[in-house]
Amino acid sequence: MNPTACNDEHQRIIIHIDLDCFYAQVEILKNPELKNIPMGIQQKNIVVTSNYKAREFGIRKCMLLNEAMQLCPHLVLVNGEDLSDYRSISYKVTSLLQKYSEYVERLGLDENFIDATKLVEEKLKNINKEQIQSIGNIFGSTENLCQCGCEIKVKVGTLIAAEMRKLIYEQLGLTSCAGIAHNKLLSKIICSKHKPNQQTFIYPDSALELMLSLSSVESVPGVGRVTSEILKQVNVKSIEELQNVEISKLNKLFDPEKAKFLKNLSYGVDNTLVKRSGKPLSIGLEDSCKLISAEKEVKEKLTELLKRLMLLVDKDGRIPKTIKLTVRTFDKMTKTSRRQTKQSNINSQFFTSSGPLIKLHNLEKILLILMNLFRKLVTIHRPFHITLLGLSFTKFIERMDIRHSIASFIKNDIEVQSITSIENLNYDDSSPESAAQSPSSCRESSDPESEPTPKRTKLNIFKRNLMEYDTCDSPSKLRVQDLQLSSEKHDNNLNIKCPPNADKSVFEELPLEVQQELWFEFKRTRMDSTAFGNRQKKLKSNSLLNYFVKQ
Ligand code: DGT
Ligand code: MG
Repeated sequence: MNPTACNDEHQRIIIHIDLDCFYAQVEILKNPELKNIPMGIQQKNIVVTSNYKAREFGIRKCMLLNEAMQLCPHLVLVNGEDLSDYRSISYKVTSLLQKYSEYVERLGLDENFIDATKLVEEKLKNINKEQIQSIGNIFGSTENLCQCGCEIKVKVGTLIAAEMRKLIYEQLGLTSCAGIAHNKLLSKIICSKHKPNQQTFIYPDSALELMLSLSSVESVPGVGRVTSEILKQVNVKSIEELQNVEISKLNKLFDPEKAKFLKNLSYGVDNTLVKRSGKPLSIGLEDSCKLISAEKEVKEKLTELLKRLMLLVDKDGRIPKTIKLTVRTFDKMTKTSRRQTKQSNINSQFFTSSGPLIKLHNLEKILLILMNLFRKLVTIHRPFHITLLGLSFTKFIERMDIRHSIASFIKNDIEVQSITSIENLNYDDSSPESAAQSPSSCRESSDPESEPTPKRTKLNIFKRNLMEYDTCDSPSKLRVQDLQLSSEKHDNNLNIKCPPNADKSVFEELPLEVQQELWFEFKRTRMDSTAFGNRQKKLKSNSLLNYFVKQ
C-alpha cells in the first residue's frame, strides 16, 4: 500500500458489537446460579447455545442434545423456545447504543453495527493525538501503515467501542465482543477473533490478510449458502479464487451489481452504509407442532399463538395494520415440507381501544381473518398435515400518529387495503408459480419483514381516488366505505355490500379483502340457488359466510 495515499474508503469507523453467548447470558441474569455451571439453551432437541463454561467441554452452537449430553453429562439445560425475554433485552442493547449514534443497525438479536465516524471526529477534537493508546487485540501488522489518518481514527474507535461495551455491562449486566474497522464487513469478521468479553481492531492495511485468512467464500458475511453454491459452478470456493475469477464470469451468474459486490468483498472492500434500525418491522411467533390434521386443532393453536402475540404487541405499543399467517405443511406421499405465508390487513381499531389486553371480541374477529387465510393456504376438504403455524403482525403505525392525524391514517389504510385486495383477486401470492411471476410476492415469502410492492397501474388508479378524497370538505369524516364508493366508479367488481344474512356490525369491521370474499360468496350462493330453481341451497359446511351468518 502506498503509505501517503489518502484513501476515501478509510474514512469511516464502524464498530460491530456481538453479545457473548446471548441466550445463556439472559438466562443467567434471570437465575445467577447458572453462571458458574455448564449450561445450555435447549430448543427442541438442539442446544442452540451455551455459556462459556459449557464450551470448555466442547459444546458448540446448535449441537444435538444427545451429543451435548455425551460431552458434558452434567450440563444444565434451560428451555429457550420463548424468545420474548431475549427480544426485549436485545432492544434494550440497541437503545443504549442509539444514545451514541443514530446510525445503529441491528443484525439478528445480539449484534449491532454502529457508524462511529462522527463520534471519532468529535473525540479527536478534544484529545492529544500523541497520547492515544488503542484498547484491545490487533489483527495484522503495524508496519508501514497508511498515512491518510485512518490509523488514529481506528485507535479512537477502540476507545469508543470499549466505552459502549462498558455501558452495556453496567446497565444490563451483559458482556460482549466488539470489532473495530473502517467498514462493516471487516468489523464483523474481526469481532469474533477474540472471545468472550474482548475487542479486536484492524487497520485498513491488513484487510487483504484478514480476508485471505478465511477458510472459504462461505465464511464471508454477505455470502450465503445459495451464492456460494452458484460460485462453485465456476470453481470459486476460496477467497483467493474469488479474487482471481474474471468479473465477466461473475456477471453471467449474478446481476452486475452483485458480481461487483462479491468481488469487492473478496478484497475486504465494503461500501455499504450502516442503516438505522428502528423498532422491529414485524412481531411474530411460530410454533412447530406434531402433525395437525383437523381445522379445529388449527384454530386452537392459532388462538394460543394469537393470545401470546397480542401480549408482545401490547408491550411494543404500536398498532399493526397487517397480520400474516405462516403454515408449514407436510406431504406424506413425497415426504416433503412446504412453508407458505399469506397476509391480510386488519382493522387498526381492534387495537386502539384495547387497554392492556385486547378485548375478546376483537380476538375473535382476528381469528376469523386467520381462519380465512388458512383456508386459502390449505385445501381443507382434502387431508392435510400441518407441522408449523406462525403469526406475525407487520406494518406498524404509532398510536400518536392516529391521534394526530386521523385523516392521513384513514388515507394510508385505504391505499394499502385497496391495492392488496385488488391484487389478491388476480393472483395468489402464496403459490410458488405466482411467486415466480411476481418479484414482490417472491420477496414477500422469503423475507418476512418486506412489504409487497403494489403494481404501478393499480396504484395510480387508487392515487386518483385518493385525490378525489383529498378534495373533500372534511376528509376525517369519511369512512372506509366512502372510499370504496369512489373506487366503484372504476371497477364495478368492487361494489361490495354486506350480505343480508351476515351480521353488519361484524362485516363492517372486516378488511376489504374479507368483505369482498363474503360478498362474492353470497353472490355465488344466490346464483347457485337461482340455477337450482330458487330452492334455497344450504351453505356448504366450510363456507366462510357461515362464520358471519346472524345467530
Ligand atoms: P457467541 O456470540 O459466540 O458468544 O455466542 P452466542 O450464543 O451469542 O451466539 P450468536 O451470537 O451466534 O447468536 C446469538 C443467539 O442466537 C444465541 O445465543 C442463540 C441464537 N442462535 C444462534 N444460532 C442459532 C441457530 O442456528 N438457531 C437458533 N434457533 N438459534 C440460534
Ligand atoms: Mg453472540
